[in-house]
Amino acid sequence: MLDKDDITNVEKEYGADQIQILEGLEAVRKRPGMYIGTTSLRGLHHLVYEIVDNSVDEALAGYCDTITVTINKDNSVTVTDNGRGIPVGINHKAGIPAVEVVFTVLHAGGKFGGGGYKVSGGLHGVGASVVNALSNWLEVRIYNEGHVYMQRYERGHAIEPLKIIEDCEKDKTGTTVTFMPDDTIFEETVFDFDTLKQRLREMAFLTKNLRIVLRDLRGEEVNEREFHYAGGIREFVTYLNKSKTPLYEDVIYFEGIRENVYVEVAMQHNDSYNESVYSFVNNINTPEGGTHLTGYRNAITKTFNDYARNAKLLKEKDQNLSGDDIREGLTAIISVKIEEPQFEGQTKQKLGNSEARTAVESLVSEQLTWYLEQNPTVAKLICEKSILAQRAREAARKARELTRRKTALDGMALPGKLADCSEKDPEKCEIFIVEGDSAGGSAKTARSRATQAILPLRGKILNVEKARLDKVFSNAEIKAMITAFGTGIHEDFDISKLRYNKIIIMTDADVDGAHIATLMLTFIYRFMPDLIKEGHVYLAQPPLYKLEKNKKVWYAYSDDELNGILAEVGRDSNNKIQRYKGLGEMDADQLWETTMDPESRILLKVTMDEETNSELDLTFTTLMGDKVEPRREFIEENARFVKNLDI
Ligand code: TTJ
Repeated sequence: MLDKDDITNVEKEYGADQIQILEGLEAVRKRPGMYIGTTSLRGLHHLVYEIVDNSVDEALAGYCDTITVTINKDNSVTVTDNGRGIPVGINHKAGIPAVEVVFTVLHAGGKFGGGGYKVSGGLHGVGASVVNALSNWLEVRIYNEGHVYMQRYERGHAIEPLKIIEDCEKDKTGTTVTFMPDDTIFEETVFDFDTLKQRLREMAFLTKNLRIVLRDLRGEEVNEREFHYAGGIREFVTYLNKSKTPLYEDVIYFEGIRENVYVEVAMQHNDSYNESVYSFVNNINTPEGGTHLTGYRNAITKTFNDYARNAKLLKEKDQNLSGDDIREGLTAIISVKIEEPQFEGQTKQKLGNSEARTAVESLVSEQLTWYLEQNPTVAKLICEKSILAQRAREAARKARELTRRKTALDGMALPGKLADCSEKDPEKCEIFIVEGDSAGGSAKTARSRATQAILPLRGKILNVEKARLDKVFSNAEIKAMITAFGTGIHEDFDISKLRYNKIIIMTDADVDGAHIATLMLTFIYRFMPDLIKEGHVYLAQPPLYKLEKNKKVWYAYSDDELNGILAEVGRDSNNKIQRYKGLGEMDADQLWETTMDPESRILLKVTMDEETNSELDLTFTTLMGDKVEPRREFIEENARFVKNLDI
């Protein structure tokens, strides 16, 4: 194979050697999926990452500090770096300039990495020649020793020898590549700014001090974003914890090389109960983890237990903290750079190298032990949070076993406040979850006893996003809902045991009511999401106004509707308009007529887009978390899920 010793600056020759080379790239055009995974939009963007990876390598080697990615007006993309420039000298074995080898020989890209860590390759590790093969045209310019070298390729073929096209400042060095993706290969060839922005930001986080500029020239105005993080993954952790409350100020950070593996770890706990740990290998995300993640987990579990024992935070009789306990509320980035990553598993996304495990484990154990000794206040905060997590987990387990046993032994121990219906066929039954005891009273009087059950709940129900499981299970309101529905929760969930075909949330038509409805939906979504998926969950629609004229009555469910009715019947002083502030202001008959009568009521079905499942997950957390700002954004953006909640 080629290496950089083969590259010299002898006169450029343009020989016949390349015939075979060109055949190599034909394979890429025949089966693009084999090299870039897919020819969808995702594959299209992958082309950019493949090129950028080369510049990132140069940055990692210490010779480049700025990379610019430009989406040009014609939708071609230009990547520029200020590194040393791809070598232009003739490669002896190939008989052509090294740069031409880089762009026309399959798998040749990385061999010019110039020492350090060969990290490029993106998802598939195939490099610049594949991008070239899949482009209508590609041009490379190299700035070196006062000259600008240029070569142009079309569909992977060099159409001319590498040549000097002009002169430049003596000390300017770098590489510029512009390519136009082949529209006969890609399903779509229009680049998406936000997709590139996301990945380039991640790359900047993962390579501290590297400046990455993304520029879009297609619109009327230039759209530009710059990413530059002196703190690298430390700032990544700060970014991820942005909408949370950190448990302590420091982002704990470790770095080092073990067994030829470069290891970087940044971590900080927040006061939530969720773990957000992301791992990377050679700047590529490994959602399925692997040996590097295992090494990290082993290290923190052992180190925190040792520390807690030594500091007597854990007493002799106490059980060891579990990994889950320690990772409660933990945000962390584990990034390793490794020369020959081996990927395993069904999707080949799980790191398999055993030296990555031992490297991360020993480095983190060593440096974390030292850190905890130096920072006893932080150490104590983490240990105390973990010990609380341990207790809560234990309590939750007991509470859960108790509810399981209960439902198993005495069948239906229905909640006392439930006014059940007499019909036994769940298909025909519905349950109203009603905000407040007084509205609950009216609803009990108003209902159709045979098929409608009423469960009044008191005040604001527990926010399950902000409470540990033990608290959730001991909450009376939540226990009442679980037993009334009959399905059980989480892994015990069994939809065939559902006691009502419709679960109808009925709250006041005001801000508080909307908030309470959201809390109930959050609970259902987190504990029995299938109820939503299967379309069993509804929101009742109580009216906002009652209008009376000449012994006739109208109800309006919005201001628009009210104005519409007024326009029709006349806005004179014989109009009597009543503004309902809450369900409690309606008598039983009105409640029945306007909100509960299946013949005349309006119900909103709560739906969930299966495809955006995970996104929904996130929006729910945002909505129910502590910080006000992200919540407002959520509400503004997602009126779609909870259709009528304009909080
Ligand atoms: C290799 O070792 C000798 C000095 O130059 C090293 C090198 O190749 N550096 C380099 C390659 N910097 N930037 C690139 C590069 C940039 C782009 C945009 C595309 C490609 C394929 C390589």
